[in-house]
Amino acid sequence: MNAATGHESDRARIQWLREELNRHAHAYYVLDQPTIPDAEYDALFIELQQLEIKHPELMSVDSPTQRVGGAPLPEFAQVQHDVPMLSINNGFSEDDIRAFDRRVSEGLGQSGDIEYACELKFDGLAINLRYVDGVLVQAATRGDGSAGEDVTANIRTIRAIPLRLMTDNPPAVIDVRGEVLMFKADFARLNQRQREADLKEFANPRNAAAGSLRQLDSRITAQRSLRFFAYGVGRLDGAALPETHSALLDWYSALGIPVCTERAVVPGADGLLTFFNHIGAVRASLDYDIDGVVYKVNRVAQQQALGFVSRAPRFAMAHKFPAEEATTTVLDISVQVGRTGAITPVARLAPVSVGGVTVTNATLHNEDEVRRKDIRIGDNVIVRRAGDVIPEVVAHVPERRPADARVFEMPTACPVCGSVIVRPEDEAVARCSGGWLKCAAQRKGGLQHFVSRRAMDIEGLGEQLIEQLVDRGLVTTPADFYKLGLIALAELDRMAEKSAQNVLDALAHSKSTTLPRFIYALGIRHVGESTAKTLARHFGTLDALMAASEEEMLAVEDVGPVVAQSILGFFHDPLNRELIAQLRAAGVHWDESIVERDAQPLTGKTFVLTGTLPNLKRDEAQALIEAAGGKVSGSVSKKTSYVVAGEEAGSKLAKAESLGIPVLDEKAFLQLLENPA
Ligand code: 5U1
Repeated sequence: MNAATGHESDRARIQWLREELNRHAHAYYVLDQPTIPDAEYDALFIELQQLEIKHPELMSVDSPTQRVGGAPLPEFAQVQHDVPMLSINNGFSEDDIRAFDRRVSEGLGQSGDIEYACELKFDGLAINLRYVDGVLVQAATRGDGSAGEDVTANIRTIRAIPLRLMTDNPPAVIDVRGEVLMFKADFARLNQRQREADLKEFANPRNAAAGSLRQLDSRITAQRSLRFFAYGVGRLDGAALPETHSALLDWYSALGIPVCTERAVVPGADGLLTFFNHIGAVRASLDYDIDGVVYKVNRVAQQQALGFVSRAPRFAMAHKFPAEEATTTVLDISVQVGRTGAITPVARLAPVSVGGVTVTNATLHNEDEVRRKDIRIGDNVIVRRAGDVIPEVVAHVPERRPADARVFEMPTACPVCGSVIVRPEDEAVARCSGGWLKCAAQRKGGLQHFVSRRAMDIEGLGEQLIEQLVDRGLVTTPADFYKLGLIALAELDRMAEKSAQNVLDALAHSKSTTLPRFIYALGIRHVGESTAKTLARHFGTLDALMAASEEEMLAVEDVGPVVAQSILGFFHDPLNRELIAQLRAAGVHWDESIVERDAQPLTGKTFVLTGTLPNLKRDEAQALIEAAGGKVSGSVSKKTSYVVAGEEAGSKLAKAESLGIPVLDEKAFLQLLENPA
């Protein structure tokens, strides 16, 4: 290829990239309907930036690299920002961050470590809040950076945002900048409500926050539990700007403006990378989604000296986490049968790496979800992996749908046992009607649940072994496990005498269990670990539980009519009663005297565990609390009695401190157990 044609093809590519990015940005920022994953957008954006650097003569003021976001929606009044709302440059690797730090040092002519303020990059919507004489008078979205939409009425409904600043001496004018977002738990609740009302669900908390803020009817926004974290400033009249970014955030906090507590001031590039790794480790435990962290030169004078390049400041950089979304093709949609007979459609995918893990299957949850998202066989889809949650199909990419894409038909018969699949009218989930005696999938699922760590905790009885035991007819019910002998086990594939003996030892060991574990292991529908514990505590003995009437069952805390019916139905079934008798006859037992029914030392106390304790594993700490009658919760609230914090404790610790909840280290925790107040 000669230089001229290379130039021509670059020109064409630049043109195409600009159009493509404009289209995706419009779909994302204006329509709130993302068409491609962020990572793909970022890759196209970087490619365009690099081509524009290579060919400065092809640079254009209307390139997507020269502006932020899209045009404001026409329905809202436009607000001109007095100080433009800038964008932020992204970095993805250690090299990017070290290069940023070098540029800053060179720009300032400083040889020692630069002082940086580190924050989180929230996955929400950037907002400008204008306070005049301490009163909130206007709120606007970022829009294209120069002008946004007036969302004052909606913002006023967000309780986290003060209508008046907490000071007797407010600045004449201050533009507080930050992000409106929705917490994960609020998002789950909102989607639950949407489902119940037969309304469209939101794809993620960011879309839910955007959809909620862009409501023309602010009464709807008021029902949507939005949050806000401040991280910047625009116009400021009648007060001096603090000397550092961290002092600005402290000032905000003092004024009653929410500021995220996950922040730090660190020296140099190594400090930045340590913060990044720390946040990466606590990310999953945060109450909200983030897509990276943000680094800013802390000293405002230095920020001002560095200035801007294009529409982004030189003093800041976002360090993004690796993508956890990717696009791939749906090769087929099949169904899986769970232990309760639930039929789950699963997309079989062309293998794709999502956040470093190869994904070949992703759940489609249920038939309604397949229809709602309109996922077809052959579609190009966006797949998401969040933490250790099962990968899911988020959406299909309409413009990449092949002409021969096929609509998924829910089978009418169970693919495993052939029994009829039924779906009660008021339920989203269809189920195989075969039951565990007829349906091997349900049998295997139930057996796997029985042996699982939180149930009977039988080590060595993995999925493949259970598969063989069921397929060879050696095990039908959990009681059959205890009838297995060494010879039968040792004959199985991938088993030797030693491993067979280990399984037998684990089975023997499991016979000595606890009542809550045993109840949970039975796999009663709607009875999870927590309900099993409540039932054990309430009834004290298995016989009392099995003999309970409907009225008695409904008197149990957290047991409603659906759960009560499920439990009563289970114990009414002669096959289940026979199973329990066989398990007891095989020697499965527990000490009923230790399931105290009356108040224990920690009854009524709620604990939150965060970080890594020096000696106790999380499970062990939880078991100690529960054995003493306490409860363990996943999030800190005013109702939390104690937070037990270890190393790398994250936002939960900060929240506890802000609410004045006692925080215990491992030693103090153990002392409390020994000597409850
Ligand atoms: N935490 C934080 N997020 N965020 C996003 N700070 C921050 N700053 C930004 C953006 C776009 O921009 C300024 C650096 C101008």
